[in-house]
Amino acid sequence: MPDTLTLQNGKLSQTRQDQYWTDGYLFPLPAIDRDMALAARAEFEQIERDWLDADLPLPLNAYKRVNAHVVMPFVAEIALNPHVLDIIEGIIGPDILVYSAEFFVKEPHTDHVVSMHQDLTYWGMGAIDGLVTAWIALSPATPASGCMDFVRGSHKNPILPHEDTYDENNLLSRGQEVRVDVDEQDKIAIEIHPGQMSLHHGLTIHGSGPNTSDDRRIACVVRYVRPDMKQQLVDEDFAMLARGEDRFGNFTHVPAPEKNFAPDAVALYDHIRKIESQIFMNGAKQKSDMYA
Ligand SMILES: O=C(O)CCC(=O)C(=O)O
Repeated sequence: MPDTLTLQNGKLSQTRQDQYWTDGYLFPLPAIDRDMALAARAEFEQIERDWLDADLPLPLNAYKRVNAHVVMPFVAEIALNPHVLDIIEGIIGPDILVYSAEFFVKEPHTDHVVSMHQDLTYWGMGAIDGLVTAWIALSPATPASGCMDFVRGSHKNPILPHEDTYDENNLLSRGQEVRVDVDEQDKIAIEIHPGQMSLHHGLTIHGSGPNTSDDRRIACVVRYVRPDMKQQLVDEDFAMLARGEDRFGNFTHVPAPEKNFAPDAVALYDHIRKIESQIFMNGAKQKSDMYA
């Protein structure tokens, strides 16, 4: 298991920051305590049991796969964790918004994969530096369980052409795949363990293979943006203020929820989803719903 990178007073040293900007990623970093990660997994799995057949307006999977921080307090707590934010500050500065928080789950011995892609292709914000993803492991992410693979330095590309494959084993909404042949030897396996996280740039080419292990591979994935980033495809987009100030007003701020699936939070979720579907499904060949 790779050793966790050391921090300077809980923050990224200049060397670590430079490494992020050179490689387009950084790992393994300490995000939350291992016990906290295991407790978060337990809470997630309790929610899966308690809410699967509840009378929610959308299938539970929709709330897990995007904007989970709007309806589940424990997800907002992870996204707003001060130790995580101390690290994020080293990448995007002291003013930080949470753009999204979501779960990527691969069940044991399943063929689910994530095709190689660049996140910013479908997010309507252009090829920006002011967005970073924290992928926080709640269970072991290893080559056997289908951890992510990154292509070093690929964030220096512009947004490259992608193709929608709609492959049923692909965890991405459109099965989007970058139209570049990525050599197996160029893939860096991002092995991380409960409580650790990796960071990646929105243009870093990445994906992941199937879970051949006996355990679920569960990650809580948080996307942080600088407030001066701006949605270009629709008039309104949403984010949660995590730290510092928003002097730009480019995002409508959403509150952290107080209890699981409170009716007002569920209504807000639905409002955001309708608008963000227009962003994420922009230019899609097939009409498909966003993670329903
Ligand atoms: O969890 C995975 O395997 C892929 C996640 C991903 O594509 C992302 O966090 O941007």
